[in-house]
Parts: sequence; structure tokens; C-alpha cells
Amino acid sequence: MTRLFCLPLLIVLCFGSLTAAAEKPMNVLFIISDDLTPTALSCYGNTDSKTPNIDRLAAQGTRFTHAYCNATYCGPSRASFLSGYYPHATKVFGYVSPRPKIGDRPTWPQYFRDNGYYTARVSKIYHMGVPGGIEEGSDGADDPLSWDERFNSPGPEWKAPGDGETLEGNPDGKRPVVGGNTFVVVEADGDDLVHSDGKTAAKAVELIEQHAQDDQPFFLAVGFVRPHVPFVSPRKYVDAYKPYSKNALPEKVPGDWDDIPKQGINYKTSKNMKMDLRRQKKAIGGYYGAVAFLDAQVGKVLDALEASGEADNTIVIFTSDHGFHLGQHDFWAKVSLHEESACVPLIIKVPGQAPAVCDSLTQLLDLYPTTAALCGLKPQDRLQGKDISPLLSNPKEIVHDEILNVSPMQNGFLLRTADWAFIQYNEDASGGVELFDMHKDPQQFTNLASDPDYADLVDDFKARLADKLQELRTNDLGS
Ligand SMILES: [Ca+2]
Repeated sequence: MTRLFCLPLLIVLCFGSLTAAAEKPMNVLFIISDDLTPTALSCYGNTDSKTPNIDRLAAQGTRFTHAYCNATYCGPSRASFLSGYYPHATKVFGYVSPRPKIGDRPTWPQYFRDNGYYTARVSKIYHMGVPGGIEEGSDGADDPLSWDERFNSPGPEWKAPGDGETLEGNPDGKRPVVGGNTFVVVEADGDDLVHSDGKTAAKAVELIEQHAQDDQPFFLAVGFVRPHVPFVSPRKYVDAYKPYSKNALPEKVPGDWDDIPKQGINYKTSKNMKMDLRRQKKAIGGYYGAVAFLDAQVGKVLDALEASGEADNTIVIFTSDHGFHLGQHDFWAKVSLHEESACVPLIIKVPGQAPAVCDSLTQLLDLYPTTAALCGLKPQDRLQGKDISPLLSNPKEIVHDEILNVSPMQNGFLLRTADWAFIQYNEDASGGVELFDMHKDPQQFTNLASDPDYADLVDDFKARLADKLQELRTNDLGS
């Protein structure tokens, strides 16, 4: 009897241990671009810009068409999704680490590190100044506790040898190529490895090769700095977008600013940047060139993962910290809460899942709880994002009824639902509001907020925003 009883138990134990040995937890490869609007990617419908490598990942994974950042510029966006809290929960609105606000609570990569993962970052994951911090090769607002290893990728940025032009604030053409947060295009001499992103791809490839065969799973975060200004790319990537005069500008509508509250006029506009149509078209060509350069670097990292034999055991995520205006409403760059700036590209590829396009709302705050769930790590109630893994198996599922995105620089708040974009300036709405019907008016030309027919809806959104802010301020941070 004893032997008969023990034998199945032994078999179970043996198979149990064999299965455990075979089931190494999934790796996470997180690739993030800087200032990349989804509208500049061919997999998101742009027919001028060509992004074959990001498209390839999109064809293998789930491409989210309604993914939003939770703050519309680098510092607070990155601090938010890396810490797991909304900007108004941590009050991190600037270009700093969230660490002092979260104490010893684990950040997203740190949680994987605490659970036995090797974690590393290459270049910009937490905020880094571009181009200044990249020129210096400094750590920026990094969080050392998040990583086993971290690597910076210094590069020449706007000083790269080549043909450069300052487009912004340079109507007479006398201003030389400059640094800082300025629209500059440089058609650079030399190859990819001259630049920060070329070095980042090379280091990421090296780390994948080093860690692919380890028993320990990896969480590798790869941060590219393009297409953030300056638009510096090896010449071959920019050539496709020359002559610059062929680049199409978005539709311009007379009186477009008349119904946008003053606080909603973006900090960079064609007018205050003094960019004529020639410069605007060159800005678009320079941006697309930087996107093509970025795309080629993403391709190198994806190729290395495939060659490593670990692609079938690795979650791959591609996204950006926020979007970017390329002349819509004569706005440029980020900060604005309008759609092109508020949206991010988001592609998630999980081994074994069917490729899909998902139109449901999602946000960068969801990445932490989602990857934790997919890798079998314990859920944490304190996190303010949601697990969107149900969307990967059923893209018709709905996890969010609304997304909150903020622009602290404008004291602005966006509530995005499936049908509406509601934007409010100041918590008491004293800076004005905008309401757009996103089905009838996806380009956001007609602000319905002052139309009496929509007064009840506006009041409803104001109340929802107040509730949402109260909800996220009720947290474990004691703030
Ligand atoms: Ca950014």
C-alpha cells in the first residue's frame, strides 16, 4: 500500500520539478522612445513616414490605438508610470526622481528586481535632459535602486558634424545650430554609432546576448532619445524626406484658436517659434528622419532578441513617454493635452498570443500592474494603473471607462472616454474647458464646451474629474 501510494506522489514531484525547471519566468524587454507621436508611424496609418521595424513588432503583438500617457511631458510622465502613481498622487510635476515621494515602495523595474529578475537600463528611462544630459552622459533623474546595472549613451546631439539648421526663432537664418529644447535639424555625417541611440541599441544587443542563456529572467529597459529635438540623424535616414518641401502639413483651419482657452494654446506654436511654411515642412521631414533612425535601432534590438532564442519567452513593449504635435492647430512639440500630444504608441507582444489591434482605452500607468500580472508577480493594491492583460486575449474587452492625463505646465487635465475628450484648465475650471466629439471631430477643431446643448455633459465631466482627483489622492503615500 505504501509503495502504491508513494509512486504517484514521486511522479508528481518529479514532473513538478521538471516543469518548474522548464518554466523560466518570462523576460520583459521594454523599449521606450522619447517624444514619439503615434501619428508618425506607418503602422498607425502614416503613409509618408516609414517605420518597418516597429511595424513588424505591431504585426506580431497587440497594437493599442487609444493609449495615453498620464502627463504630457518627460519628467512627470516617466516618474508616473515607473512609480505606479498619478502625478497628482506623488506631486512629481517636474524633472526629478519619484523616489523621495514613494519611500521604499518598489518602482516598476525594482519590483521585478525584488522578485529575482536581473534588471538593467540603457540610456533614458527615468528623466534625462535631452540634449544636455545626453551630451554629458549623466544619469539624470535616475533611480539606482531600480537596476542591477545601468548604462548611459553619451552622444554629440546637435554638435554632430553634418549639415544643420536651427528652425526655431531664426526667421532671418542667422542663428547658428544651437542646443537646448530647440527645433534643430542636423543631417549628420557618419554612421549610427556616432549617436546616442546607435550606442543604446548596441549595448542592448550586448545585454540580450549576455543574459539570454541565464536561468535568471531579465527586465531590460531600453530608452531611445529620438525623435526628441534636436532632430539629428545620419543622412541616409533623412534622405527619404527630402526635398523637405514635399512633406505635407496638417490641415489648417481659419480661426482654429478662437475657441481654445488661452491656457490651451501650446507653449510652442508656428507663430512664437517664427517658423514659416518652409521651416514647418523641414521640421516634419527632420522629425520623420529621426523616427526612421529610431526605427532602425529598434530593429537591431528586436533582431538580437530573435537571434537569442528568448523571443518566445519575452514580453516586448514599445511605447513613448508622450506624443507630439507636428503642426496640428499650428502647435508643435508636447505639453498640450490635445490628441496628438496626449496619445502614445503602444505595442505589447506576449509570447503565444494572437496579433491584434485594440481600440480600448489604456494608459502608461497600466504597464507596471500588467507586466507584473503576466509574469505571475503578486498584485499590489496600491498601484494606480490597471492590469490590461485581458485586452491581449480579447481586444474587445474594456478595462477603462476614462483615462486621466495631465499637463501640469498648463495646469490642465484631460478626461478621455471612448467618445469624448474633455480638457479643463485649473481645478476650478477658471482657465476654461474644451469638449470634443472624437467620432465626429477627431482633429478637435470644434470646441463644444460653450454650446448650450452640451452644458449638462460639461457639468458631468467636471464632476467626474473632481471625483477622479479625489480618488487618486486617496492613496498609501500619505500625501
Ligand atoms: Ca519626452
